[in-house]
Amino acid sequence: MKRSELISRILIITGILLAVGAPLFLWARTPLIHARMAEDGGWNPDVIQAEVGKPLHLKITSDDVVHGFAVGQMDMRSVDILPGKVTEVTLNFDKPGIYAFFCTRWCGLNHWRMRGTIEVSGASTDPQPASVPLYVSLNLDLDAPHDAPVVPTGKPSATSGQLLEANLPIDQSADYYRSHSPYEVFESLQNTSLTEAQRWDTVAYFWQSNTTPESLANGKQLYAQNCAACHGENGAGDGVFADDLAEAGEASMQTMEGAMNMVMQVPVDFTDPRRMLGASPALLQGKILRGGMGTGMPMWGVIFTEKQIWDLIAYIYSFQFEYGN
Ligand code: HEC
Ligand SMILES: [Cu+2]
Repeated sequence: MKRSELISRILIITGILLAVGAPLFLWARTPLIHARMAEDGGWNPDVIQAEVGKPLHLKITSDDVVHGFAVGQMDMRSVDILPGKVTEVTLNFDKPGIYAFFCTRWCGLNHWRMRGTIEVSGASTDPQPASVPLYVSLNLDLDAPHDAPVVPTGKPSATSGQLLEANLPIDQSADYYRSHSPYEVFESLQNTSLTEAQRWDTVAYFWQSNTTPESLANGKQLYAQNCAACHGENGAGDGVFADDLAEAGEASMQTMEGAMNMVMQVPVDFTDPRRMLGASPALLQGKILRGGMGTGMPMWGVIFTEKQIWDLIAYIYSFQFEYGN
């Protein structure tokens, strides 16, 4: 065998070894992730490193009940994590940053505390810059009371409002809608010939015309999955977990960081007109993105995309208004 031939053989064999070995090496580097109910420790590990442009392979198992796995702000289908079984997930990131991964199954009272982070380093390959949330650019105080001083006697009807709306002085831009509460729009109609009930109907129509059936349907689904357990299927603040929230605060969360400083509150009743008609979409956006500071309201900013949050907000208002078809 000639020397050059020998070298090329060695190169080929090395190539094969690398081709087989590299994935094995990557595989071995990813530890098995264990999922447990939040009070028993949640995800372990709960911080994972990744790089832009390099697929991240994860292997996940559950040590107790069925959990789910999804990563926030990503278009991915959640996967179930079954006890004693290993589920494999491959993720790709196009932007550096801190991503949240979370449980998608209502595994227990503190289900929504089952969160971890993926720290992604590298340069962005996504051309879209991150946008500033509206509540920040409007400089809203999320903790200021926002009750509407006047509320309608019944549920305002968008269908009736549509008939009145034709020549009314309402700014039709999405920004106007997002930065004003239903009450403020009601107030702005003060100098028209409309009765109070008609003004509220007009507001209902204005709210409906700022959403779409698709957005409402999407919001409804997200709500059922993520919010109903506390805020109630019909928005009345009476979800199955609502009663247990206070108890959970005392009993099961004591082992968790910061739990001692928590003041648990009752979930907000989205059917209460005083509260909801006094809140602008931007204000609700802020509350949802940020979560209640030290209360039972989780922080959703790391989970949902901007569009998903507007869909949720559109759906939350639908508890206040009678929408037509
Ligand atoms: C674990 C229980 C729980 C879950 C789950 C939950 N919330 Fe809440 N939420 C609360 C509590 C408690 C409050 C009231 C305390 C506060 O504002 O911090 C609240 C307050 C709010 C408010 C503030 C309303 C206002 O006028 O001040 C909004 C908006 C809201 N939740 C939306 C949502 C949405 C949307 C989801 C689902 C994506 C959700 N919540 C899931 C418990 C929960
Ligand atoms: Cu879980």
